[in-house]
Amino acid sequence: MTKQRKNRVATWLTLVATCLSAASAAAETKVRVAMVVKNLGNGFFDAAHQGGEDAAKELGDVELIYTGPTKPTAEGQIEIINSLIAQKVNAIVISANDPDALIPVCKKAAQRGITVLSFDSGVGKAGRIFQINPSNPELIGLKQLQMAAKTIGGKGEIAILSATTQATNQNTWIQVMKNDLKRPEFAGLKLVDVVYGDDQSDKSYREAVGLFRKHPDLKAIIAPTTVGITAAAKAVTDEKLVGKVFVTGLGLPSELAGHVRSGAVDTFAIWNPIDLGYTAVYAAHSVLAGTASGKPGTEVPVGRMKSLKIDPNGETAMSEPFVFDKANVDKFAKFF
Ligand code: RAM
Repeated sequence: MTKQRKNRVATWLTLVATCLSAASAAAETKVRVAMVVKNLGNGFFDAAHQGGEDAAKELGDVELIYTGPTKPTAEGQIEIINSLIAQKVNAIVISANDPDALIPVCKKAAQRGITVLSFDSGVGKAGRIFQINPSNPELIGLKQLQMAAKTIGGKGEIAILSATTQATNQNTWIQVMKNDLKRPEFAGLKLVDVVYGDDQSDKSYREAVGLFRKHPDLKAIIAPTTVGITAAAKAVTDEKLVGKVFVTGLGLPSELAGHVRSGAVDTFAIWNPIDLGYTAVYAAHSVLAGTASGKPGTEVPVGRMKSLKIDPNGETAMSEPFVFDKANVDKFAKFF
């Protein structure tokens, strides 16, 4: 090898070594944020995951770990959090399957120095720094009753097909709906049943069919879950009940566009799950970076979503739920 060539090779080797050590230094300085969802295989959380990855990419120093049990149970999430504690992650953002059962393990994580926030479905106050609600729970409950009332002309039997019996978010919304049913504007609506499909498509489908059999005069099913609403809409179609029973609630445009076209669904609502996942990861980073404390009365910077105001209860709410119908569903179906 000529001297010149030898020098060139040496320069290359130095360059490669520098790049490798820079990469490993970057990996070392990254904070590890775990997003623990209710269950895997749910399109809503897939979209939240996408938002979380967007935040990680934008922030540059976040390694996102996306995880959750296969079935939406508190036990499954407890096991996962114990393993995340052992892995010494820096932060956990969780959508909880139970407000109370998760508190002890979340407290344990906090005692080990892990930042714990909840989003979507909250952990009880003692188990997290703050809870990020996608929207105000009162608005979410009310909107669903308004949609049902509008579609069936304000009169008739309605039933709720929910997710799991312990889900913080669905139970809060159901309570709001039950209270709001006392309003004069909903005097014509009669809530005849509340059933649970456990955010599993097959169980939700069976529960919907059970409602048709048990309540032959049923006019609407409100499903405050993206899994439940899709399964109920399919059940209405399969049972040839389009035009007789309407399905509404909270769903993803990508999963419901066909059911809106078929008439099984007239209107439904949701917020942007990508923005929600982005916000949860960004907020965890702000607490880790020390740019936010997350204490009641303070604000938490969340990048493109601006900032979150933490209320006296340690909660915050993002935007209003957005209503979809045949005029706009296709436009949004490509996003989430
Ligand atoms: C399901 C989950 C989630 C809820 C949405 C509306 O995907 O239960 O927690 O926010 O529906």
